[in-house]
Amino acid sequence: MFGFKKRKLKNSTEAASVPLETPQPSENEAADLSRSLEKTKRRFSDGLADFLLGKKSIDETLLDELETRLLSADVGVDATTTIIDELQGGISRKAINDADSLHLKLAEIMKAILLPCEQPLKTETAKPFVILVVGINGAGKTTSIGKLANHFKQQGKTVLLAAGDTFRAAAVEQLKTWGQRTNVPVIAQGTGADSASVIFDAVASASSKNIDIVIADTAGRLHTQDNLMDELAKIKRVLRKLDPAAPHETLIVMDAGFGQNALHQVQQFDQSIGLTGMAVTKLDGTAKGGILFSIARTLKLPVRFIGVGEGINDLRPFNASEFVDALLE
Ligand SMILES: Nc1nc2c(ncn2[C@@H]2O[C@H](COP(=O)(O)OP(=O)(O)OP(=O)(O)O)[C@@H](O)[C@H]2O)c(=O)[nH]1
Ligand SMILES: [Mg+2]
Repeated sequence: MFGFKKRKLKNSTEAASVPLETPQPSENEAADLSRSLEKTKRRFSDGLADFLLGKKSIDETLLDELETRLLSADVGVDATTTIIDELQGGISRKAINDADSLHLKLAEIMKAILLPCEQPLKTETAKPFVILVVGINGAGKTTSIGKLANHFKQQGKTVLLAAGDTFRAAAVEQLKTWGQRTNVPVIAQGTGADSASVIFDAVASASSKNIDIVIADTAGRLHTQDNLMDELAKIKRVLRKLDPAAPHETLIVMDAGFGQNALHQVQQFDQSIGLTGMAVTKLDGTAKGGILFSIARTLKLPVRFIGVGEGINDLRPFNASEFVDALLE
């Protein structure tokens, strides 16, 4: 059943904030996905609750309202049109005639849109399996690397981190802190060192120590900064001297809150250096979690992981069905 029947919010300001009493997960506890997506859930549901409760039949006005809600949660025009058209078809065929059948159909359509992006990362294809993490400033790269280290360690894999963000001393320290928290070694050089050389050394070291996975951090950059994009291309070139297939994953980290603008940036990164997957972070901090549907329609890149908080366990492999169920719960 639609969760929005239970919640009534007076205005959008209220809808955009998490209530103070929302329990926060402890360091080692994974946040409940549905609770993490609270802000986006409200964007979907606010207003529709009264609407559905007060209506006996499903009609155009409801679809209009739903369309507005989907667009405002950043689902994007393309995916929204698909959803509304398919619901419209169901209503015409009388397959949808009440709130329950609408809910079921909506979930089915949304899952079908997201499913192509559900391609879990398989790291057994190489040893060490090298993950190069890229993205714009502050997207959540370093934090996601820490969470990833924890994720892989929990699977019994050995991990090594490469401090490829050599621009700021603080960046190296931040990665080292994650290394300590996850009990994973970090290869670093001084500030201003050559990023490609740090990552090369890390992969060579992982090879000699028989380590399963290397995750390389890089400095945040914009696709318009040619010299910095060239640096990423250089990292890839240098890595190929060790293993022609490396990096085995070029993972872009994208902040979900950046919305539609970020999609263009991801496309530019892809054109410039070639991406193989993405991690979408900060889904807990935005009401625009519908961006996953835009990603599915416009980028067609595998969404490997989603970030739903700052804690060590707040990164999870992306699962389309679980995501939609959490949104519509
Ligand atoms: N709420 C929330 N915060 C996150 C998430 N992921 C990262 N953050 C926060 O976002 C901020 C930036 O994260 P970083 O990991 O430093 O981002 P970065 O991409 O490495 O940044 P630069 O190295 O400066 O480019 C930090 O305060 C993180 O704690 C998430 O999934 N949810
Ligand atoms: Mg960083």
